[in-house]
Amino acid sequence: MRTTVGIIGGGPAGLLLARLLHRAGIDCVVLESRDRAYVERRQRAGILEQGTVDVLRACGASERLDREGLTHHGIELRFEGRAHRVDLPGATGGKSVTVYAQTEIVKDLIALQLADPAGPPLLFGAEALAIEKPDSAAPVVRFRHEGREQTLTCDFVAGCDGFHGIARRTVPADRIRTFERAYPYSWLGVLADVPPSCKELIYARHQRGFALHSMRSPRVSRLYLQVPNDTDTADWSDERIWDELATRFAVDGEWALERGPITATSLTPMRSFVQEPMRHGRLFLAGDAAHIVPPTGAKGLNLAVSDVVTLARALAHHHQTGSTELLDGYSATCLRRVWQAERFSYFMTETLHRRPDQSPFEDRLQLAQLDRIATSPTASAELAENYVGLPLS
Ligand code: RFL
Ligand code: PHB
Repeated sequence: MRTTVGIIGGGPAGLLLARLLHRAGIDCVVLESRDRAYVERRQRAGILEQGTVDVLRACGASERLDREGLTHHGIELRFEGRAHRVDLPGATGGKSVTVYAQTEIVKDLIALQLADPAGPPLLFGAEALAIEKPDSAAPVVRFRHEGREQTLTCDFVAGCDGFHGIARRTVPADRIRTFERAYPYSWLGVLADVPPSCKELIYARHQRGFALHSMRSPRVSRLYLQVPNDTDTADWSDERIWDELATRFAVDGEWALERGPITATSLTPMRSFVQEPMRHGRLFLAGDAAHIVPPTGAKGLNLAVSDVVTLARALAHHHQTGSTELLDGYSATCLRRVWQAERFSYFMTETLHRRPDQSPFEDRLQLAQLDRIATSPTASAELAENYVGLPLS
């Protein structure tokens, strides 16, 4: 097989890149190692920045998002029994965020790609095994599909295969720098068939650890609890989960956490990671393949989107003019935004979670930080600006 852009990974980064390239008249092929049902079931992100919604709208992938997405104009911070609302549009010239699950975006993009007979091929069960000669003019992706090893010869390869993929590990060690931080806690996530007990997301800092109340729809809640890294989810009965959530969300005044049947649980370790540069020859890394943020800032999916927008623009510019200028600037352009998201995600994580060895001094600093956000319009605006997303450069 031969194509212009070989895309490894059919997550949000790979699928959106395929859509953007197809609309720019550039051939591509998407190789996804898992089957369609698995990819469409994977529970992940839920918060879309305004810029992400705009991109999906501009490429004709927002029909259901426009119908079912929930626009949120604020988030709530809870600490020491206090509740403080951060007003998003007020501090950002009118910007807000949208609650719409990553799995739904993935379903929408897959359906669009498969419905178009002229659309780029999307191969499920196609595992990339190696990228050969990434720094030559014609890199080759070796992959296994339907029990057979095959090759895809490309002009460019887009590594959109996530943190555990092969693309970032293809780059020789002496050509990269990696930056990493592991946190001494994880998130226990649950999906529950119960209407959310709040209109907007609640980020709670509690002496027993962080908790987050999010949602998927007016009838389905998504909640997270900070737990130790060695947690066995079998130790967490539904009752224990609801009791712990109720304790951590407790607030002065009238408020109750509604309980309901838990339909899924997950455990997510918290990590910050960046691999630089995001390009090696004709291999371009995008999304989680190049960087990971802890989910507290709701930035991972949004960064994957901004990477592929930048990459699609650079490939289209090359396709139209022959110039490599934008491709040459790809890594630096993305990394500027990536590091802002790393900084914000780290800040949100460290401000809201309790490390097992945290000192009383550090407890007081966290509370002072939260009090500052609650009382200073400048501090609140700084949070709001980052939460709704920095402009795409
Ligand atoms: P993905 O989604 O991991 O997709 C990579 C795809 O590549 C496939 N693959 C391969 N295919 C072929 N050959 C190989 N050798 C392959 N190896 C892997 C995989 O099967 C997969 O389909 O990466 P992508 O596209 O870069 O997307 C990134 C996002 O998934 C991720 O950043 C977000 O989910 C992070 N995240 C959040 N981001 C937000 O913006 N807002 C949020 O509210 C938010 N909440 C979250 C999150 C992530 C979480 N978890 C589970 C880590 C909440 C959680 C709990
Ligand atoms: C989610 O709804 O899954 C979600 C929302 C906000 C976050 C992380 C995850 O910061």
